[in-house]
Amino acid sequence: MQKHKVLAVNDLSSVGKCSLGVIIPILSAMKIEVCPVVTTILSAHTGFDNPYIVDLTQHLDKMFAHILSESSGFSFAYSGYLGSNQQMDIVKKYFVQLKQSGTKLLVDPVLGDNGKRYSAFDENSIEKMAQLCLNADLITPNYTEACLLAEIPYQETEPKKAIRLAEKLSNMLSVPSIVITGVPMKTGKSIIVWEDGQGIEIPCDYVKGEYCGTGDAFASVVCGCLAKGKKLCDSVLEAHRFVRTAIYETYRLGGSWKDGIMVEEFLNMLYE
Ligand code: PXL
Repeated sequence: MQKHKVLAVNDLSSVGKCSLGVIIPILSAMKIEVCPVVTTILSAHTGFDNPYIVDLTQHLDKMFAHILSESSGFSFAYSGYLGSNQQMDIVKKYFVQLKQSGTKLLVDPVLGDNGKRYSAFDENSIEKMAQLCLNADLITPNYTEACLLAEIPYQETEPKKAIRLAEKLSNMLSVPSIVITGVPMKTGKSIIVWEDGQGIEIPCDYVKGEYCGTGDAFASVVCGCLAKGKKLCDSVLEAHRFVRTAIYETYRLGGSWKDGIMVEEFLNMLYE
């Protein structure tokens, strides 16, 4: 059996399941080794009031340099939440190197949700994130992030328009594959998959409940499936199936948005 390895660049939040707290268990359950690059340590994610934040920006260069001198052969480098604009520049520098050595790049451009930019980011962050996306093989924005990157207003849309948005992002950012999640349509939410110059809409069943960390869970499953050689559409369907169950069960178990998805309850769905 071939062993796969992913370099996961993200924060570690103690309270509120998201980022590396979700990514490490998911990829490990999929039998993929995770090398984390911790960008920021937080007592709780930024949806909580006044989290204590240790910004590791000044350590990132040395972290990357040593990790990449000791380890190689990553199937994917996958970035998510980056706590400062400077972090986006540093990650870009190492992602360019990784790409040259054959590692595929997945950028989840974490910037906001539900039509709003997260409080930690400013206008410059959007430009910096766009720059990081420029080298990626795949980006997985939610609809809010896709609108921020494309500089269009967040509003209900329709399949043809949403596919045109994916095409616009693909051209703007020179990214061949784009997955936009949580696209609001009249009939409910959809996922848009853009690949090989073509777009498709995957309508999602409505499940009650919204939880922090679902985007991280979705991108992690997509990343794990792609690392194992699955096709993008199949990977997206598997990620959707996992996240839908996670939301459904977290709601049933009484979780709150802030607590995040109860990822440890459903990891067994990922065992092969
Ligand atoms: O998954 C999104 C996310 C990741 N990391 C941190 C966050 C959030 C969203 O609020 O605050 C620190």
